[in-house]
Amino acid sequence: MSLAMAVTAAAAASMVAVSPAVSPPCPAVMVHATFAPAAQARDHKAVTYDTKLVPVSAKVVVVEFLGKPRHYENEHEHEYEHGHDHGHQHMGGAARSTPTQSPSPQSPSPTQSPQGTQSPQGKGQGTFVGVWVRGVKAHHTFGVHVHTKPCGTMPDDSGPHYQNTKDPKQPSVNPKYANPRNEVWLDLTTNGHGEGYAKAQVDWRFRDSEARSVVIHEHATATGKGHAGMAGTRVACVKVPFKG
Ligand SMILES: [Cu+2]
Repeated sequence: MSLAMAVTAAAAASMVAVSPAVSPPCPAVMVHATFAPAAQARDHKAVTYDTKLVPVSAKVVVVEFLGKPRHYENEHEHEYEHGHDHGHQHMGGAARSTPTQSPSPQSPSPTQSPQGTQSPQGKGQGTFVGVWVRGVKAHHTFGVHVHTKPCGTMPDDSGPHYQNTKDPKQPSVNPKYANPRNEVWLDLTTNGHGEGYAKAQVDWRFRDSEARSVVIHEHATATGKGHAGMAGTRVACVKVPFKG
């Protein structure tokens, strides 16, 4: 894992810190891996089925946070600041508000924990998932989702999308079930260097051992009736033992 990826991952761990008085929660799950050929799926966390889009040298980080920390919506623009922030104020930087100072616009839910208990074992309802890739095809949009089974040597080994409310009709292409509120969608578009980032936040937790991978597809995820959730072939996969 390169330094840049390590910094990004560290930023992920710190970006949900809501107050200087509260230490950042540890991620429930963090996976970083280098994509290996699909034939080696048994021994590697990440595999590629299409080396033109996801070369064997490409890297990936997936992180999951449980609970419902505030300020999810702000973390991206601050991630690099937080990555090296040890509590001091930034000097000479752009004058913009920090996540620690702006109150959350979200209304608290009845089951939400009080501030300061946002550990992975906290009582907050939600789940946050972030994914970073590096060294993949530049200027390309990938459809990315959480799937139910671990990656294998074959693209379909990772099973269907994880759904909070399961569509009785599988494969699910009904937008009522195949949508980013009932599934975890992490579509991302890479920059000119083949780096990309996406995050998703849902109100629910994964059921135990039912969410096992992040699958990268060849194009953006469709949302229309009869196509919802489809994103083309599976080009790569990361084993992630999501917790709920
Ligand atoms: Cu998928």
